[in-house]
Amino acid sequence: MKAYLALGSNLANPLHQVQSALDALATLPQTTLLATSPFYRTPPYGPPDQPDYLNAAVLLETDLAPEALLDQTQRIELEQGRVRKDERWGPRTLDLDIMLFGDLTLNTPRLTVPHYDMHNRAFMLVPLLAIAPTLTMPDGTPLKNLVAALDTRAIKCW
Ligand code: 5RW
Ligand code: CA
Ligand code: CA
Repeated sequence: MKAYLALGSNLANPLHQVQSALDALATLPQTTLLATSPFYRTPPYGPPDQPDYLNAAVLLETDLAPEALLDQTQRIELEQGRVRKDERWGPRTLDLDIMLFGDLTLNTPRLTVPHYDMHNRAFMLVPLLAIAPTLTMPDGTPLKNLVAALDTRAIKCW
């Protein structure tokens, strides 16, 4: 199955964090890293008093089940020093989100696919569009239509 992941970091040298995450994703079992987007500098959404983010997207081909892939992405986050803080949506060394898993729609206690808010998040959709310009969402909406509806002016090259 093809899976698209969002990567985000705004602590502890985001460029280093994302490059380490790409190395880890490239060595996952039963998985091939097929494409990596450019790296973008994006202003923080949610709490404003935090550094800008580095955001990117990747395409994986994987034989892992969705929750097995989630186990792997959560392990990588923890290995790269992710610490749960009290503040909701605070800064983090590394955030890996499964945006899409084939055309699957999934709602379990651990995992919602497609990502529940990706259609509103330019910092997710702009990197995704860079590696999947003709992608159609599971509900049939062209990705490019979603991006066209968002304000992308604050998204810069890293
Ligand atoms: C909270 C996202 C509120 C959108 C969140 C909201 C981010 C980020 C978060 C990221 C940028 C979740 N993750 N901002 N804010 N990039 N730029 O990866 F409206 S926290
Ligand atoms: Ca996230
Ligand atoms: Ca996350």
